[in-house]
Parts: sequence; C-alpha cells; structure tokens
Amino acid sequence: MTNEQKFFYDLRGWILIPNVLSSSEIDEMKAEAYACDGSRPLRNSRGYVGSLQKLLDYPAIVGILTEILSEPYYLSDGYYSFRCENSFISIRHRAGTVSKEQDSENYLQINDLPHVVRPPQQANAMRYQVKGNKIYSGLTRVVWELEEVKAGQGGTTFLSGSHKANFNYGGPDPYRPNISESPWEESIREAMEGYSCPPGSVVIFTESLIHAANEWTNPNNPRCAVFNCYNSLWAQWYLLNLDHEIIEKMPEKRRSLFRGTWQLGELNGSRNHNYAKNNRSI
Ligand SMILES: O=C(O)CCC(=O)C(=O)O
Ligand SMILES: [Fe+2]
Repeated sequence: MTNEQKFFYDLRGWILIPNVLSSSEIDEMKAEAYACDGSRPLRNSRGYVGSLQKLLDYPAIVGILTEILSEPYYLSDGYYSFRCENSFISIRHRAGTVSKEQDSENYLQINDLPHVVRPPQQANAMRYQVKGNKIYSGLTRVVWELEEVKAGQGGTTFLSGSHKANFNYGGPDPYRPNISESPWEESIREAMEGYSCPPGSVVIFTESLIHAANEWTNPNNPRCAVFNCYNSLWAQWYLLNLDHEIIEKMPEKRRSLFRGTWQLGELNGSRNHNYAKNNRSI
C-alpha cells in the first residue's frame, strides 16, 4: 500500500485502483460471472472457482489487505494474515433493457438505503480503527468492476469519512446500521460520492463506512461486479457456507484465507496457519 493510498483510505474510508486487470482477464472473468445463477447471489460460489478465484488474492490487493487487516507478527510467505469470508456477484442489466421486475427476479435486489456493518460510533470488532500509525479496517469489502462504471449511474456510493463518525445518523435508534428514519436522510444522500472507472478496476472500502447500492441507470453497458469480503484473523461476520470440495482444490496459500477463526492452541500439530477439513471457517 502506498502512502498516498493509505492517506486517502484513512481519510475517505475507500480507494479506487483503476485498470488492474488485463483485457483477456476481464473477458474470461465476465464470461464466468454472466453465467452465474444471479437469483441466489449470496449463496452462489462462482467467485470462488474458475478464473474469478484469482481475484480472491490478486497481487494488487494482497499488499493492501495485509496492511489494513493484519499485524506484522502474523505475516508469512506461506499463508495469508487475513481471512476471506464472503463473495457474491452482482449483475445489473443495461438501463432500459429489462423491466425492474424482471431484474429483481434474476438478479440481486439492491439495498439502496445507506448502511454500515455496525454504527461506527460503537466500538466493536468490525469497526475501522487507527492506533500506533496502523489501520485496522474491520470488515473490508473489495469490489471488482468488470464493466465500465460512470459516477452517478449506479456504482456503489460512499459517505466519505463516515467510518470515523462519532455521532449517530439522526435516526431514532443509535444502534441501527442504516440511516432509515434520519431527518437528514436527504442531506446524507446528497453528500455521498461515487466513482467512474474502466473495466478491470477495483474499489476497496471498510464496511464501517456508510455506503449504498444504487439503481443501474447506465444505458451503455450492464454492471458486472464481484464483491469479496475480508476480515482480520480474529473476527467473522458472514457465514462462509463454502464447501470443502471447492476450497481443497485451491492452491495451498489461497486455502489459508478460509481457515478457522481462532488463535490460541494447536490443531493438526500446528498453530492456526493452514486450512484443513477440520480447520475451516463455517
Ligand atoms: O451493490 C452495491 O453497489 C453495494 C453492495 C454493498 O452494500 C456491500 O458490498 O456491502
Ligand atoms: Fe453493504
């Protein structure tokens, strides 16, 4: 992670890295993504297999995730020092090509309410923190955009800086992880920022940041995005729900992204460094 990326990630809670994938990678990955069963986006396992699997530990994000999710003591060349805990693919039709009803039948229904993993003003294991010059990003999302995104036409949007907010969003319940019933909903929505990017770009954001999905209004191309979620070795938000048969076919280092969420003690004669059938996150 460059100092510039670190500065802006800390300041805004998200960064965009344009043009990461080659055009042949994009074509191959898009073909796989468009073939997915989009009606069950949270359960389909397309992001874990085929060439899309390469995104899980693509070199351009590994250094960044290591910087914002790990501690130096746990670094090794043999295994990752952060975990992957969720992957889904979201396809949104090119605007004007299908009705909204058809879209929601087959594709992920979008949650356009600005939301957050837990309200950031509450201390918790998923929360973004900075201590001793070190970022602890908490639950962290990596979004691979395989089609062009134009700001204001349906990419993910962010309330930059809200990952460090000390006060709640004005709604009736300070523990509510979204801005519903906030009397400031309109000004919050107006303050949200999006991004434009060419296909093959990646966006990384802390889920402590208020963010929203948006209706895809781009008339030129659909959205085809792969959403992968990561956490520290200490914490888990999602049920992984991924079959051992898929994980065991991965290269060994990649498998370590899916090991169990524990630290003290030994299993299979070693500390918690490697994935095994009896050492998997559930
Ligand atoms: O669909 C989107 O653009 C945003 C998805 C989202 O809310 C998330 O990744 O946490
Ligand atoms: Fe979200």
